[in-house]
Amino acid sequence: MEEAVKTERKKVILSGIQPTGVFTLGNYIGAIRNWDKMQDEYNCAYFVADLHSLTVRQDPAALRKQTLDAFALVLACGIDPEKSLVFIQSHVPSHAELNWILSCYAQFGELSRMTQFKDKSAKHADNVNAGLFTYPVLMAGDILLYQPDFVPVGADQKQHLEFTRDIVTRFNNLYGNVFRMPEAYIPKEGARVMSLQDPTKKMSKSDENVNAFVSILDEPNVIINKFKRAVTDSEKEICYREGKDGINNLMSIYSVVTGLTYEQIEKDFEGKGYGDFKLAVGEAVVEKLRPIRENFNRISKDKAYLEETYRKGAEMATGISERTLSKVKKKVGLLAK
Ligand code: ATP
Ligand code: LTN
Repeated sequence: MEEAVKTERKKVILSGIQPTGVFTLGNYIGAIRNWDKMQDEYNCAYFVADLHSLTVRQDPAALRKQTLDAFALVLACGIDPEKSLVFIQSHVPSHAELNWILSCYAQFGELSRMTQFKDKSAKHADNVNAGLFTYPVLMAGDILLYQPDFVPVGADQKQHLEFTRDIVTRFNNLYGNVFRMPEAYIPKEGARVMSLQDPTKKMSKSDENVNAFVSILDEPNVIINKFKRAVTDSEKEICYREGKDGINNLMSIYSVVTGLTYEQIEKDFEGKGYGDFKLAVGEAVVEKLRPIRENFNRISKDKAYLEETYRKGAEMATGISERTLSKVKKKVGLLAK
């Protein structure tokens, strides 16, 4: 019995994040917080999706810096390279290779329906490039190369996960059991942290209004001020209710960072004003992010450690992903060299 337990395959987790800026509280609460938690129980792989960020025009020098910073931030958030595989997407050529093959199994119609494509092409109307359109194909390849069971992401990525699952069904129907069917792991609480300036929009690290998001490296006074300025409503009561988007968002953030339920929060703030509540949320977030900021300040200075870590990661990820890639190549009829 013990032997059987030992040899059981550990479940595999994979996720990525784009180096489009310093991670926000939304990225942390919706995704990275769960990456950290999963490391002991699962075989985890996490990467910086630099190829994905090319879908929006980037300054080359800034992108290089942001990529290294994103890698350091992932480590600062508690991802331990001794436990998990951590790497940079463009260092592993299989991602771009599988992207091409899978793009021949993705339909124009289904890609046209992706809400992220519609949103981003409206936002960057002067640069609706082919990469923006096929973004979900690259993402499907990222995932399928590692045969994961779960993909921890925020709610905005659900549609891309559904697309990946459709590709799996299509591909496996044609060629047999090539890809494992992945499942999105979307947290019950905090899967969609909203903008502090427009609580009907998701918090995004590329928002032009810096008051709309809290970056995980913001100084304590900056965080407090952003929460003080958070858009709410003209009522007085701190309670979770439809139509109170701003307060609902603050309650959700507060609940995640303190572990308190909505009932407890409502009780604690009974008779108190929005000002008191905003300050309490800001202070709780400051405390939650403090160790991450300290870790980042230490890790980001050690360039040799970072280089060594991403090189090791790339080597391992290349080995793992090439196994899937060669199986795929064989299945679709490419001649082995
Ligand atoms: P960009 O603004 O450049 O589009 P982003 O802030 O949306 O970036 P991504 O790199 O696209 O960040 O996302 C990384 C992870 O964070 C994904 O799993 C995504 O679902 C999650 N995420 C992003 N924004 C939020 C949010 N506001 N609330 C919860 N999760 C989020
Ligand atoms: N599109 C994702 C980033 C990403 C990703 C992935 C997430 C790229 N490849 C593979 C999970 C699995 C985003 O968060 N915007």
